[in-house]
Amino acid sequence: MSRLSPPPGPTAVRGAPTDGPSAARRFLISGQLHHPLALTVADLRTRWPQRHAPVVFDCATNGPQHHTFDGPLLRDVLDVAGPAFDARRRKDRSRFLLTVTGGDGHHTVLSWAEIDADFGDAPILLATAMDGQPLDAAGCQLVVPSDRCGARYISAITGIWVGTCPAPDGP
Ligand SMILES: Nc1nc2c(c(=O)[nH]1)N[C@H]1C(S)=C(S)[C@@H](COP(=O)(O)O)O[C@H]1N2
Ligand SMILES: [Mo]
Repeated sequence: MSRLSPPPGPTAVRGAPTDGPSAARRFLISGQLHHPLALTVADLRTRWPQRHAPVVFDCATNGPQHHTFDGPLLRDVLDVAGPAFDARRRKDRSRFLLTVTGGDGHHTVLSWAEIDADFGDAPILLATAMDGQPLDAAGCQLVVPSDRCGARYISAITGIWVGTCPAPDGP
């Protein structure tokens, strides 16, 4: 039945089932962007400069965790996606938020200002390897070296959304 077949076109580039079981899984960078992206871990490794980050974070259930991660800066990847703000205006950039979602549904939020060089300038990574082991099969992982807690180290990332929230009502 044709209704069960995915439509041709944009879904193919987004890692839809039409890619077949051997195709590398893609995660999506979507939202208020000029160039939404569908990327594999191999794309992250080959298209952007890699950083190396030895980190320690505390897990509420497992205690301190020591790992090394390699991968591009989240900011460098998002610069290619092109958030729909006026890049010359700091106040405009400061309105933007990010959500990062893992394959199990665990998700977290960041503000654009955390990674913006004029604000927090945090070297947050999208890791392509952990402890020297490639993450191609598992999916990339968010690395937040300045966090004391591990909860935002989202693994097996399936999506990143970028955008603004409506302004809350005034008093
Ligand atoms: N997708 C996903 N990523 C996640 C989590 C999770 O439940 N799902 N847990 C977080 C927490 S609480 C910690 S401490 C770190 C490390 O957890 P792990 O050692 O169990 O991988 O991963 C984070 N990333
Ligand atoms: Mo944790």
